[in-house]
Amino acid sequence: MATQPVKVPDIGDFDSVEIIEVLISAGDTVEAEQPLLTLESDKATLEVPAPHAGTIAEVKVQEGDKVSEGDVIADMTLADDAGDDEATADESNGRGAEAGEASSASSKSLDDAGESESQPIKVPDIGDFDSVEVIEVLVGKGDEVEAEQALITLESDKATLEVPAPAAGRIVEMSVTEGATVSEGDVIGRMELADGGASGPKQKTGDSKQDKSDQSQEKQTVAEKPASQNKAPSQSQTAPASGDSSKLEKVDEAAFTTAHASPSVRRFARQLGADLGRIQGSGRKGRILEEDIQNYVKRSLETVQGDRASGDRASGGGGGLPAQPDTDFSQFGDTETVELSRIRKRSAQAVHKNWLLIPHVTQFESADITEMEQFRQANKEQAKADGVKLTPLAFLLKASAAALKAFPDLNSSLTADCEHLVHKHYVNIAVAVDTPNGLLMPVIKDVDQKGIYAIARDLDDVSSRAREGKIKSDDMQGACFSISSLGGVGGQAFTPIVNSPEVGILGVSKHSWQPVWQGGEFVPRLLLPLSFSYDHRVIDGAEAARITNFISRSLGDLRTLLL
Ligand code: CAO
Repeated sequence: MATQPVKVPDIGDFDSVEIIEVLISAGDTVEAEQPLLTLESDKATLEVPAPHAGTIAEVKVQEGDKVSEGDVIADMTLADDAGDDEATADESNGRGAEAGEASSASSKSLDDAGESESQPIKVPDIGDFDSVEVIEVLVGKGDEVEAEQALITLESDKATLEVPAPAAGRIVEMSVTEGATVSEGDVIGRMELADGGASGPKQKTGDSKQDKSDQSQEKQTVAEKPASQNKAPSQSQTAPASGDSSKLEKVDEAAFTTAHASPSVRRFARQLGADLGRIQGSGRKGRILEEDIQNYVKRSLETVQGDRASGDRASGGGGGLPAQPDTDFSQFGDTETVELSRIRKRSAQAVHKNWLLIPHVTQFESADITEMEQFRQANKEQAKADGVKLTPLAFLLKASAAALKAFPDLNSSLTADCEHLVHKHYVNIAVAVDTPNGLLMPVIKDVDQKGIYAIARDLDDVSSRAREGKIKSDDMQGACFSISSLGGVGGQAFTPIVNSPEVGILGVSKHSWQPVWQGGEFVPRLLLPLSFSYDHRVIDGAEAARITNFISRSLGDLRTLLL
């Protein structure tokens, strides 16, 4: 049976896009629309689907190759019932070429317009996305930018995209802020082009939306899809940068897809065989940066070298943990699978990583808060009248701030090489807030400089906004320490997980009246259980006991907080 070439279809504004995964081999039988290749540009990850069902006769490309619309990527023999699709596929390739011409014509008209003093910067064709949130504005007024340099980062439910500079030049203004939503064609700022605009912007700004909808009825298109939908599990087995084949790291594609990283960072991770799902982001909102991948790979290398030195080639140091297998629970009864919210997915990844990376120890203590509670009750109504909700947590924040000042290592973070401590001279404390969508950790800033009322006000403000889904990324940044209070819910003690790069977290359980031996008799005292988890690489056990004693004493006698 005769073979037919499979060509790259219309891929919008993209040209010469790198193949990051070849998902088929000669002899494979494929379904129509099954992904054949994954392409990755600076802006997006795209999949090239099979134009019809059939058998792959020959694959003509390999990973790392660059392709454009119309390039032949494989030859395939059509399945018997796919003959009718043939004409459609060829037509679609033809129409795609026309679309390419329209695109360059559009670019030219903008090139001509490059004479003016400043140019609007518009959101280019971002595929099927509409009203996408701006999560980062990467440049500001006066910044000199290169062509293709990322200006803003957008994040939809499906992907993170960067909007690149259409040309080299200087930013005159950025008119969007984080949290805004934008669509194709929206103006995000203005820029002056370098060399008078000779290298004018190449983005389509005119009727691209219209062009696209005109062409979209029948043509074969590429879809922006999470890599998890790729049907080639063999591709996800990659070696760590060490090249040590005994340390093959199985990439968890689902976690890779949901990891918070830009396309270029994803590509970098693919190049190094790093599993994004295991890497903690140090960027805003936990976004994974290139340096996070470098640090991760460096640590993996050190683990491999350490294992070699100890002759222990079997232990993985975290990197070689087996993936949790999927179980078919329907064999035992009715089931329903629901997708986790984004917050839950993120916090699940974060706690898992922190649990694995940090050697945790939890120190338990109780604080006698009899007088503190008397003071709180005596002032609660007046506070309420002043618009302040006075709960024990405000006092705990104040006592923890004092501990962070008294014990500098508690207010520190390990450097990536684990050889230095960064001591912080500010005191920001995150508070775990239970919201309908999952756990959030808004941060109360400069707690050491605030009084109890101001802290209580801030706490009420951030926890209300967290529950209402109105918390901003800035409100979640820069914590030195965390408090997780389950006192309003119940329980006697628990072992909270440290939020890296912090080194400690204070868990608080429900207070209760207990008989305490004092002066030859038992007296009823109100005791508050404290569970302090810490990173044992930074804090020793004796220091941990001193820290919990300090917090307990501070709560037992609030006057010490004035010292
Ligand atoms: N013991 C007994 N009662 C306590 C208490 C304690 N340790 N801490 C708070 N309470 C009381 C409060 O005083 C309040 O009662 P009153 O109105 O009579 O004063 C009541 O419990 C409810 O308090 P609250 O929960 O509204 O306020 P809060 O300041 O204590 O806590 C917040 C705020 C945001 C931390 C809390 O609402 C919350 O979300 N907690 C859950 C945190 C969580 O999920 N942690 C686990 C994370 S790790 O998986």
